[in-house]
Amino acid sequence: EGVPIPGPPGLPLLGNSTDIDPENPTQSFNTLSDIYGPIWKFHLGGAARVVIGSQALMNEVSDEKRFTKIVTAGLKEVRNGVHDGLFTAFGPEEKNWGIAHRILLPVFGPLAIRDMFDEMHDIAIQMVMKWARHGPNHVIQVSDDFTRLTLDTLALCAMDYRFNSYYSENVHPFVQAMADFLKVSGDRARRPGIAQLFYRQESQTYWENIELLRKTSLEVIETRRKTPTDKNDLLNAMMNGVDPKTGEKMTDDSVIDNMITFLIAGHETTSGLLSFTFYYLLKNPEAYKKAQQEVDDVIGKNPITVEHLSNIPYLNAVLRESLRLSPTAPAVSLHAKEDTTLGGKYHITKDTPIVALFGKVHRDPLVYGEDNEAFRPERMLDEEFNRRNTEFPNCWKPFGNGMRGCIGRPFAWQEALLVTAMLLQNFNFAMEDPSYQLQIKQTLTIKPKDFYMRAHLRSQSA
Ligand code: MNH
Repeated sequence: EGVPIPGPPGLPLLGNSTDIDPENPTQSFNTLSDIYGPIWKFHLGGAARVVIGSQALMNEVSDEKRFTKIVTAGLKEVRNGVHDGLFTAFGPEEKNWGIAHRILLPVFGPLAIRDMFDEMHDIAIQMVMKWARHGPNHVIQVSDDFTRLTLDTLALCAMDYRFNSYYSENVHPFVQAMADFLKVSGDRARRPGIAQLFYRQESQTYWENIELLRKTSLEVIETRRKTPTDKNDLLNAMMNGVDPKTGEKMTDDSVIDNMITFLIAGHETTSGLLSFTFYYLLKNPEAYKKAQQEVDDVIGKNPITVEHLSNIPYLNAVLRESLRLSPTAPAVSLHAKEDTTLGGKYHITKDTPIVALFGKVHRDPLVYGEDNEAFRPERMLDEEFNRRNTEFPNCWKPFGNGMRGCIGRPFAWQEALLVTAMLLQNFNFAMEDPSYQLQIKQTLTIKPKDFYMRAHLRSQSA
């Protein structure tokens, strides 16, 4: 029934595994979308998957009555460490997801996030001081330093814990364990189950890393129990919050699952957003000038306050445009709750995974026009942004959809705005290699690969 969905012809047994680069699946998906259009399918391990990349189809699958999130192979491996934490839970059918969701939603609301401004500011200053101290001859490893920033910020806000990544040459053991855990989770997901038998040493280290992450998190909880504070932080909210629906609190295990989840879900995504933002600003000098001018006009040389962040609309638009072109969580996976028809004519069975490819949705020419490839923050200023989202619902989805959408969005936004403003206020930046061409490094998220810059302190250059 229905019209066949196009797609690359596959090989017997191998399916389309040769069409998709395991190191950079998003890049392969983009290329195949250019060939086969806004809906196409491929086969891996015998099973069909459908990729969509237009606003109309994104809008259709955003209907939570018809479609719901799938925990993909990669996320299933991450579940080994964080179980039914918010990001890796199968859904509301898992009780802990509902309890954590209802307790944490208000705590991640924009008002509550304002209380975390001082902590975010503290870490951001550490990065500024490092760059100032190193001077303009120092080549900044952009993604690495932004990842230190986002990790230190999350640990301070969610665990009341300091990694001190800017004060130490060595990576903190917790951070190393988490990085290795995530890397191996990805590797395991790409391997057939039976092959796992040949990776005994890797497996052992994998489970040891999980043990270390959980033990450290438990110590954080125990420390807080011994020395309580009345701080309005995420840790207190998780430990003391009561679910209005069931009257239950989160268990210690659920607190641990979600503490680690925030670090996992929040660090690379936000670090990638900052990295791409500086890439796009440096590639687009007009936008860069406007952004810096806005900071000078609104903030000047004053210390940045949380109020300033509501008054920098151009920077806000810069971040939105950066996530449009380079959504750092590049796709989400869904499936239909019942067999259904997509786009009015394509038959889809209920267990077929659907990959919603944000990079393509965000370039839909029917929505974003002929300059869909251009970095043009003006199109993301509130008025045009809201008008477009009304006319073309779900045309910008970098934070996912509905109840399984990103709970950390206001957190990420406040942090990214603060850091972008603070950096433009204090430095003039230059690309280390002006002829740098954007390349993508993919893990769970995407980042600009080998992107380096230099920072000149403005008070010295002025
Ligand atoms: Mn976040 C879910 C993108 C920052 C915590 N996040 C999602 C999803 C996307 C996403 C997309 C949906 C995933 C899916 O459908 O499988 N998140 C982002 C981006 C940024 C980001 C682009 C930064 C920019 N996220 C953060 C931060 C935190 C966080 C910061 C924590 C402090 N995100 C989550 C959690 C979920 C999630 C938790 C899962 C929510 C749920 O399903 O209940």
